[in-house]
Amino acid sequence: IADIFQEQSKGDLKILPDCEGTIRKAGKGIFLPLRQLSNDKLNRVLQNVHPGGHWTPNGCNPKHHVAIIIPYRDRVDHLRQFLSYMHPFLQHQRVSYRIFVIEQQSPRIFNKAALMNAGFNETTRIFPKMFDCYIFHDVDMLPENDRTVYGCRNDSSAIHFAQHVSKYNYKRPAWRLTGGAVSLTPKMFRKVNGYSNAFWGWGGEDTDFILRLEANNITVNTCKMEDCSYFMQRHKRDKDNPTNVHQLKMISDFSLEVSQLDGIRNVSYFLETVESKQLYTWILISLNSTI
Ligand code: UD2
Ligand code: MN
Repeated sequence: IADIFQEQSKGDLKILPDCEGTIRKAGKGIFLPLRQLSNDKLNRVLQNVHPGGHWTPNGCNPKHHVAIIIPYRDRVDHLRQFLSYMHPFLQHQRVSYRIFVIEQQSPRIFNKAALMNAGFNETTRIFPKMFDCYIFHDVDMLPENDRTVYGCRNDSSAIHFAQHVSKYNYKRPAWRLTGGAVSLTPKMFRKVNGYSNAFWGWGGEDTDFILRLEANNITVNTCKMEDCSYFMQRHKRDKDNPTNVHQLKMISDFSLEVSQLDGIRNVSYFLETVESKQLYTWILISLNSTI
């Protein structure tokens, strides 16, 4: 695999005993393997992935073991692109990782935040103490730049990666949010009790999440345009993910006390399936509707 990327990065990748050093060295610019990798090379990268979408670098100690949590339903083209892009991207950075796809089977209306909560609970149950960094990631988001280092900072600051997104002409959002891609340690996620389960449909859950972080004295680091920019795969609004018309009121009613009662500790779901696919671990969930 090192050979493959040696060509990609014009020789700037060195295998060091400490993966962290390699990651720091990785940031030389744009990373677009879909344009650059031949099918043959891509297949070789994907063959290196262990069942369940896991990979860990050889010859160096990884700084983190990263769980990538993808809330998902009915976006198969995006998922294919995501997997064929992200495995090379993460391996190039020599991140130790496993990709989890948390799919909603029911009810009809989508709840991204509750899926991420269920995903956190199941991954920590199945792999106790395995992951020390979680990245919650939309399936349609692809980091364009190798300087977007897929790791966590520390137990008191999260990183919001997806500030500059193609769909919004790479402009920084006018309001604070944590949507698209955000990293934090499991300790922090537990402290804030994860996401609210109350946001059915589209919108609001990521702003509520930032309020949770701030109420718990966790800072949200953002990332400069030249270090973090994202391509969002094109899509329309999904059929069963209507705008949550109550989102502004729900956000303005935020309280720390309520957030401690609504989150990973009370998310209610039925675990339908867990399966190791070739390129990801699939977790199929039926959420218990609260509306
Ligand atoms: C923004 C946020 C997103 C979320 C959303 C509001 C950014 C870059 N993204 O994205 O994180 O806060 O607003 O809820 O700030 N999904 C499915 N199937 C569905 C519906 C959604 O798989 O039927 C998943 C998928 O991973 C998708 C994500 O949920 O990427 C977010 O949904 P979206 O892409 O429709 O929302 P978008 O682009 O407005
Ligand atoms: Mn999207």
